[in-house]
Order: sequence, then structure tokens, then C-alpha cells
Amino acid sequence: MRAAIKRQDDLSGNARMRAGNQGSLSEEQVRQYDTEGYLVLPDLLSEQQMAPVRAALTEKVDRVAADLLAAGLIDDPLTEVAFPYRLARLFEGLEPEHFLEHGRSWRDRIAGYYTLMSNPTILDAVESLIGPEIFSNPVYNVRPKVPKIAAGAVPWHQDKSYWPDANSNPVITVWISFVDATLENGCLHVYPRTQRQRVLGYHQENYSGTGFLEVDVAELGSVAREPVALPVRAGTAILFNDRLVHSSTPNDSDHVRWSVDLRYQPTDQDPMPQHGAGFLARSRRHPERVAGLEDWLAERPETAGRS
Ligand SMILES: O=C(O)CCC(=O)C(=O)O
Repeated sequence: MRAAIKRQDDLSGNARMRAGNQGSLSEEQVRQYDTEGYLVLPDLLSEQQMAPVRAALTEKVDRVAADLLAAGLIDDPLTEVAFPYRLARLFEGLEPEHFLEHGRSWRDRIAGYYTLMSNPTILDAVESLIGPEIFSNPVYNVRPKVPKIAAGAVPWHQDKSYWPDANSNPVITVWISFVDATLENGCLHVYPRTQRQRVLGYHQENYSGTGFLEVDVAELGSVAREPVALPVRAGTAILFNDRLVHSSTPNDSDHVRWSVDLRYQPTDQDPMPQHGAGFLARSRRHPERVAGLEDWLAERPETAGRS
């Protein structure tokens, strides 16, 4: 059942933005998102929908292997090694700084990523939360969490700390796993309901080489519930509010924990150009302006030649 639009209990005024939406979430799912600050959508993407993304990731791994080869750091690009293992094997025996340079988090423009960001199944779910005028925020990360590298684990943080001055609310993260995410390979963990708190103080950590922003969870005080681990199958999406405190643990497995985190917001919010070029992903008011692949590759937020 599709979620009804009229809801009285919205803390952030989102009901207004949901007006006119034809999203795919049930009322119960919308309530779960609003109350807990996150929502797990098991098996949201089919194998067919994941295929272009896995192809894009493979293309990127080919480029990384070529760079490592050119730098004399490896002598075999390991093209025969299966997708979940190849990048892990490429970095085996290299130093953490090589991973930081080549493998940490990618924001390239490869067609398969656009296919993912503009995937109607994802946009239908997001529409239930913010309505049909959807802007794809410039902050997206393709994350290969390689085993045994400190930079893979992400400390407790709120995404909002990365854009404290942006006038954008809500920003919704859609985190999608492209292998099964497990306790062993470093799945996501969340503190439910922390999206309702003020934005917490944060600092830049100095132990992983990434400078991730980190909050002090002691500041959550007694209102905080126990954190929850979210192991999920490949193709599952976890949607969460940009104030929800979350983290991910180290990868102690023998393969890469592949995930992509995307972000969406209503079109009338700060597009955060200081973080790059986002794009108009869906609009019922101006469907002719929605950015196509060519626009996205050229970093145009809307389609060319139209007003
Ligand atoms: O994928 C991870 O390990 C962490 C993701 C995250 O922190 C985020 O999407 O904001």
C-alpha cells in the first residue's frame, strides 16, 4: 500500500514536501523512517539493476589496477579474480597510504553510477519521504571497504557535520550494499532516533589517515538507545536522515565490502555546489529539466538547452 500524504506527526515539516507524492513506501515504512531515523529496504535492487553498477565498479578497479601497475606497486592486475576479492587482493601487501591514495572513496563520473542515482526504484522510495521534486545531492561515495585497512572503518558521525552550514533539510542518505554486508566485513551500525537530537559537536579523527569527522557518542546522554548493527544482503538499501548517528566497523573478512551511498533532497534546498554538481533526478513539475546521462557526465544539474 502506498503511503498516504496526510500525516500529522512530522517533526521537520516534511509533510508539506510530500504533498503530491506517488512514492513506493507504505505508511508503516514512512513512520519507521520518521521515528527511528532510518529504514531498511531488503533486496530493493534486483541483480539486473545492480549489474550496471558492478560494471562501473569493475571499470574503476581496472583503472586502479592500471595505476598500481604503472607505479610499479603490483605486477599482475588480477583480472581473473572475482569481483568481491579482486581489489582486496590488489592491495594485499601494499601500505595503507597506497589504499588512501587509490582506493578509499570514489566520486568519479562513470555511467553506471548515474544509472544507479536515477534508478526509479530508488527514487520511488525517496519520493515517499520528500515528494516528487528530487535533487540528487553532489555528495555520493563509492566505498570499497578493503580488509584490514584502518581507513575502511567509519567512526560514529552525523552526515550533517559535513555540511553544517548548508540550508538543506532533509538530506536523505540511500546506502546500498553490492555484496552481503555482514558483521565480519563491516556493515553499517546506527543509533536509532538520534536524528531528533540537535546536531552534535564533532572533531576530525587522526588515526585512520582519512580525517573522518567523528562525534562523541557520550554527548547523546541517556536518551540514546543501544546502537543497532544492520547486516544486509546485497541489493538492500538503508535510508537514513543526515542527523542520524551512524558508523561502520572494520572489515575482518577476505573480501571487499562494496557499497555506494547516495543522497537526495527536495529541489528547493541548498544544492551545496561547494561539494560538486548534483542534478535534478525527478520532477513532476518540470520533467523536461531532469538531467540525463550526458548532463551528469558534463556536471550539469539540469538538462542542457532548456529553461
Ligand atoms: O559505508 C560505510 O561504511 C559508511 C557509510 C557512511 O558513513 C555514510 O554513508 O554516511
